[in-house]
Amino acid sequence: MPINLPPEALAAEKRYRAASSPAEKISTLEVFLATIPKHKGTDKLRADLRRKLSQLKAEAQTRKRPGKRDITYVIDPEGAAQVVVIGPTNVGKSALVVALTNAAPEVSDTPYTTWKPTPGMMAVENVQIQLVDTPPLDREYVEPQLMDLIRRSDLMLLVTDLEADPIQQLEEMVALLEEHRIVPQRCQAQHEEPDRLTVKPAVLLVNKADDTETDDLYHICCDLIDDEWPMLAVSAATHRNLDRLRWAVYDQLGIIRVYSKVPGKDPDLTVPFVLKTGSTVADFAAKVHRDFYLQLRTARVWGSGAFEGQMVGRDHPLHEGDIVELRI
Ligand SMILES: Nc1nc2c(ncn2[C@@H]2O[C@H](COP(=O)(O)OP(=O)(O)OP(=O)(O)O)[C@@H](O)[C@H]2O)c(=O)[nH]1
Ligand SMILES: [Mg+2]
Repeated sequence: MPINLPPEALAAEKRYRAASSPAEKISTLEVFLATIPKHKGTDKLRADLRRKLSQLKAEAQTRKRPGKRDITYVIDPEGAAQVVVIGPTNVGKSALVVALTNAAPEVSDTPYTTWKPTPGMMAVENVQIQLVDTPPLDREYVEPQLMDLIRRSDLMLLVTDLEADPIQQLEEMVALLEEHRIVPQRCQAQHEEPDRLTVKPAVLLVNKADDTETDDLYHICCDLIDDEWPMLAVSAATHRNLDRLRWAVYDQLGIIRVYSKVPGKDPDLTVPFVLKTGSTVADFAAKVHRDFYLQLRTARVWGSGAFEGQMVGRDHPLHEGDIVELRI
């Protein structure tokens, strides 16, 4: 090891190397990490050891349930959609999840802080969307279950760091995902066997764009990225553009809000039914109640695709913000 470590770190390293059980390895590695002085010369060593620590913790979690599927990476979907927040270490994934949701994953300038996924709920007006903070995407240690979690999700937020090299980070991330047959919707056209791929909508985030002083740098990035990504400069620290981020997620999910109205009463505009864009009155009825779906004869619709209170049939397509009165 070319770095001169103080004696207590060398002793801690010895204990770590001698450790045999996974629990002992984790605890001795934590002590070893804490004894290494923090400066530029030890950055790489600390990053490598943090990565190892994350890996050991993830493995220990899997081992705890012998014979059963590891549930660390199984996050029950909640709300209108499940969105994974992914990217390399230290770009601010956890900080964004803290800023946007009710969850509180650890945020730290030490690389490889997050080692298990954490869900939280993000409100986009009256729609709740689940964001899932994830461990870093890292070529040197790819957790297959992280790839499965990404495949199951409805949308990916690809997070990069304006202070690092966002273009390289994006390219590496896309390459790694594609090696696991996950393709952002934008890049779909470049692939020959689309049926063997998981194609996901994605929004590209350039985080740490804390104020307008960073705008020039962000615009240079935009010029250098050839694809037309849905992308945003955001800041978890100053909350810059976080509202635009909420709506970018909403738009890319391809969902609409539809409200239910009981005959003779005002509609309840606080709780929408969330449907896929292109859904019909019949799809809406199925969401409200099975009996409505089976017995529906007609419906009245208020909104952009109909004149006020127009009588429509089951196949009438619905639009964002429509109000529907179902008749059986
Ligand atoms: N200036 C600035 N710093 C930020 C911002 N977001 C996060 N940071 C800092 O960047 C560092 C890393 O943040 P995290 O949220 O832990 O990063 P992460 O992507 O979750 O990292 P891993 O868990 O290792 O994958 C911390 O020191 C944060 O305070 C931001 O918008 N602006
Ligand atoms: Mg994190």
